[in-house]
Amino acid sequence: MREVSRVYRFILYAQMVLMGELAFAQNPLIMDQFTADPTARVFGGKVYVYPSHDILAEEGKGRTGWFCMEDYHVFSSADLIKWTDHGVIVSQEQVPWADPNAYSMWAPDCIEKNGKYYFYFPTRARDTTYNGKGFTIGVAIADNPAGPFNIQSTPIIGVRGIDPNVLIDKDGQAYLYWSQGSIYGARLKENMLELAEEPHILGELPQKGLKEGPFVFERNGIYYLTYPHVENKTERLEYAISDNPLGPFTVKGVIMDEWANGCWTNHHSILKFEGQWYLFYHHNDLSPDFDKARSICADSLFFDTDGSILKVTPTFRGIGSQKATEAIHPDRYSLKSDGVNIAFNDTLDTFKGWHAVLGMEEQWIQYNSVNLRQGLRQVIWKVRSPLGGKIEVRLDGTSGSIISTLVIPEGSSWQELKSPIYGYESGIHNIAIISKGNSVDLDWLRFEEQ
Ligand code: FUB
Repeated sequence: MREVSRVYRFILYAQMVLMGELAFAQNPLIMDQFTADPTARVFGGKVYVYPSHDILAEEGKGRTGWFCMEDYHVFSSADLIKWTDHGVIVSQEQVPWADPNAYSMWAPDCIEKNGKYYFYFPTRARDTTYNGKGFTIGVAIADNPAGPFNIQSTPIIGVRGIDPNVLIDKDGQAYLYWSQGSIYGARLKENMLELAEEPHILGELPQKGLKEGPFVFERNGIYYLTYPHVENKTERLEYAISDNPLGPFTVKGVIMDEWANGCWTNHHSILKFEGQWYLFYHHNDLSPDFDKARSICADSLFFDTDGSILKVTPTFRGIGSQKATEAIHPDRYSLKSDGVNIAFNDTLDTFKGWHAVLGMEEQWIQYNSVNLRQGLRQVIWKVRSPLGGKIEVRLDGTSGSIISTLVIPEGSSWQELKSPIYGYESGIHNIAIISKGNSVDLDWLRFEEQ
């Protein structure tokens, strides 16, 4: 017994060492790999995000120019700012019925029932044994939201399609939703592994245009069926409502518009955490030239008094209030003046992020919700200015009080510089950075006590 617990402790320790902690408060949420199709859930007071994991196809692995996914990671956060990567939870090679050449581990979901975590994932089956040809949906079960997950030996019988989503209603009945051109739904048996009835097509949705990625939740007795839909050329996020988990649904409107840059997909989930609703979605921020290498993002979501969802405008700033003592990346701004540009730090390695270019005097950038506690004495900057520049920090808008000014010596290399902080009131502030001279490139800044 003692031996078993020692082994168990060793496994836990090894998992902790392998887990990466990624401090990044802004969008995209994950900066060291591509992530897509985020399903966010609250388990044990933390947010867990189960995304798909885009990789780039290569010789013998996937199809060039198409989605390529071989496994799933899960990420968690207690504050919506620091995300911990718990590593791979399920991979294609572990799924006995999966086609080993598919690389099609598309959008997943995870839900808790009676202390067990059920992870639902689509992939292509290796043959027609279970549900015919093409995509079907498998399940893996764990005692903890981050695994280890035990993959079931067969997919769910009777399901053909992608993008599983599960709702457990207030009476404990579970429903599985998925898509295959249209959106389908069916009750699940108590075991969460089998359909309890023939699938229904949720047919009151728009007839024209692909619909996929269903995400259903309940609020104040209203069931919201939210889904990406190609109304025009690419996907946008829409929703319909009903007083029943399987409809009939009434189409209500758009949650998020199509991507301006033509990124073909969007895929989302909606959750309430500590009193606030959030929309998790994806965009190809780290891969602007290839829209099948995507990155997950999150923004706040609000309801009108009649229960309708207010349209969400995607931001770079994202969610969560950020500690002033951790790197603030103004390229993930809340607001900016005309003319401020955002550029990759290294176009050959986009995971290195961006910097902001304040090209002219009086150009500015604003970054909201920074937590300035008492006792901060100086600002550390990573900046450069070929002709030498000057920037100032103001609190709560471009005409707020100046709390620090930095003079940047001329030079084309990045420099880490310091500027003293004058008096300020502690609390959450929106920080404005204003150029007072020649062109300045700004990578990050952080506040320090010393
Ligand atoms: O990530 C692959 C597919 O793209 C998803 O399953 C769809 O929802 C779309 O996001």
